Amino acid sequence: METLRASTLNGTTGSWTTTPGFTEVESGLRAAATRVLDENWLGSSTVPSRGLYPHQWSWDSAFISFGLRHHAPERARLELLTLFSAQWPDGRVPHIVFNPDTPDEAYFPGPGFWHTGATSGLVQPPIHARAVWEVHQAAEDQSSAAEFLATLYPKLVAWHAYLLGNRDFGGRGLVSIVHPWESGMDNSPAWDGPLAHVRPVDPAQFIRRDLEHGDAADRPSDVDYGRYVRLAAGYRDVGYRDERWPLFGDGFTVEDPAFNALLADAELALGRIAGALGLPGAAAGHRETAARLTQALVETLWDDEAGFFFARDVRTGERAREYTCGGLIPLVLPGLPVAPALLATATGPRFGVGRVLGAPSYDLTAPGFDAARYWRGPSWFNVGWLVRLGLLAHGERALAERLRSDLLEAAWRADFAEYTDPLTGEGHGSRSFGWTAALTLDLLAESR
Ligand code: 9WN
Repeated sequence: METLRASTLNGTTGSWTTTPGFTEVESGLRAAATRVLDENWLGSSTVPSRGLYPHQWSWDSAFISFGLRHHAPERARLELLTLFSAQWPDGRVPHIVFNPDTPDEAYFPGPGFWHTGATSGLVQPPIHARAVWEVHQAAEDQSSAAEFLATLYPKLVAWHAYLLGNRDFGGRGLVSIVHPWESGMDNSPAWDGPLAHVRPVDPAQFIRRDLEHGDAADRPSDVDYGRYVRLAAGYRDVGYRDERWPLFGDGFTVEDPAFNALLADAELALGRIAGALGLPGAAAGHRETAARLTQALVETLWDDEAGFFFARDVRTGERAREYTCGGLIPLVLPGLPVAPALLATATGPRFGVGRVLGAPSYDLTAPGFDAARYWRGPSWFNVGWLVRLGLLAHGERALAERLRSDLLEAAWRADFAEYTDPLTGEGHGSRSFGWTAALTLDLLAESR
């Protein structure tokens, strides 16, 4: 194990993956990551973690499938098929699919809260089309891979149509999220402004199961949790009907750069899928949608002076001027006209990409930066993995390699933690976390 620690964590030279001894331990890291995925496997999907998150989560499953495709491609396909089997008739892909064998009280808000049967009624960022395309590419058995693609293509089209058709509350061609959980970056400081008017539910009225598994100092505050509950109950009580969502009342309606960039990226993936299915007209349509979303992102959420994408509160029209990792995610788009300025912010003092571990979730220079608190400072592996894709999309190969190496080292040192301190590498949240293990496998596969 000690050989793995041969590199200098925050050094500016050297790379963990080129350190002598790395190749001997690489197979150990792969075996450990594989074991996490096997232990978290429920039979047709994977839990993010056995304790804190004992069900199937939407964007977790997509990230997990990127790793599973190297280890068990048929399981990667099943993971995504299982998620899409819970798709709603209106096209939405629910953010949680509840495992019927897990007791209701294992997670709050559990199945009893949502009044929907087996799922939540919220959504999460749409990275599924990229996952479907890449899982398909990895398949050895071409006939099952083709069937997989043909089965999921119309479901992905319906999913994106739901978002583009029902969620453009701002009328600017961007999708709005109606709850911080929909961003996947729940406790981000970018939501503080848009959440401020939401009256928290009294904590005595619900039991926070998350605190049974995690350190309260690492998790959202009771006040914020009370707001999450208020919003989820509000959306439930309007029957999850977007046209009834109280835009200017108690609601939360926000255009998130990460969510919209991932949708544009997913439209590019849908274009590749349509092309592979022999649908050139549809493929061109998806590429046009991606270009429109990219343009809308830049027109509405880009701040030229700041060199950054900020989320916009649709209720007030104000941008939340908080430098959070969501603003880095548009880097994944190859056609992003502002990429040079965004790269400068990513590698500058606020995020330190290439000099700290991973991609911090919040501005390192902000007074509210907290290296341990949920989405208010720590580095998440999925975000680092996406930022690495963004670096590659814009020709930053050396920096991308540095990030890859740092992510692998952090995953190993922190036992596949849910998130890590970007300055010390200390792990926080759950251990043996699904997407950390899966994305480790994916990054390792790139070194072969
Ligand atoms: C609420 C499962 C999910 C991730 C999110 C992460 C966290 C849930 C929670 O865990 O959110 O959906 O209970 O805090 O923020 O990104 O998908 O891993």
